Amino acid sequence: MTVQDVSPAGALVSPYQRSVADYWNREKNPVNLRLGDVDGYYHHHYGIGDADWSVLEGPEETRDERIVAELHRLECAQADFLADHLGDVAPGDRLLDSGCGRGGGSLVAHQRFGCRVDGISISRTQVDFANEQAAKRGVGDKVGYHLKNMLDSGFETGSFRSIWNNESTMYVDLSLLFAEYARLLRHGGRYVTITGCYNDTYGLPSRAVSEINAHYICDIHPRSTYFKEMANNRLVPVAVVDLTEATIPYWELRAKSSLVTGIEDAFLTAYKNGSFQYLLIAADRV
Ligand code: GPP
Ligand code: MG
Repeated sequence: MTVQDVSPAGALVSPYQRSVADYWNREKNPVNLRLGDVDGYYHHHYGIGDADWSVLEGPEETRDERIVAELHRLECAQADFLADHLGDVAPGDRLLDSGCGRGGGSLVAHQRFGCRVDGISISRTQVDFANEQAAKRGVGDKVGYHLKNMLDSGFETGSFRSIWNNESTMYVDLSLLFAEYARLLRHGGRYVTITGCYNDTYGLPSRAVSEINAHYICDIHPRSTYFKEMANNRLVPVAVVDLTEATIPYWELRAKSSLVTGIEDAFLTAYKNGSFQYLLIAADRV
């Protein structure tokens, strides 16, 4: 980390945030890069929907290639499902992809709505990578990525039609995050998150949930905290979708691939023992 890694709005303020940025600055998992190479949409989230298990059969030499394409299809289905919940977005609107990773989700939203999209990340490597992808696609004037802290973005009050977090809320305190979104969203604007949360009915985090926290250096919140902090910050839920069942095939297939990172069994155990849930929550700013 150098002084240039700190944005004017204070991209990094704590040693914790620096350690998270360090993880993502170094991260080069084939499960992310090889999937993104399929069509240039580099995602940092998991997949949903039924898997085509026939990819495991057929010639050994092309097995990996078939699995990569199938995992990517499931991750793209997840990005599309999130975009379905961003509301009635017009070409003149502006969207915020908060915790944008290598930027795939912003490109998906821009392609769908034709509007301006800003992505933010505390990883300089991710921001640079994402801006290169947007330039390659010729959309650098409409999709821009910035080194910014989602808790203190420095963007203008009321400037966004919709904001989303795709699997990035587990890196921040939700009371601070939703206060910032209440400021950034215009009245009637939409917030959407897809997240893994621990299940309050199970109790506190299970061993498998704790393993996921340790693996990504994050702090998975309980389901209840999302609704409590939304209610505290003028965000009124309009849709809640439990995607737990829908994400299991992705993890089963990933676990059978050569792209494993070692966290696959923890996700499968956590989902199957009821301690962890994969949710979409959409809320209106009132
Ligand atoms: C990103 O996906 C994952 C996270 C930001 C953190 C944890 C998410 C939860 C739902 C708990 P990735 O695509 O970068 O991860 P991987 O390298 O494992 O594919
Ligand atoms: Mg991934």
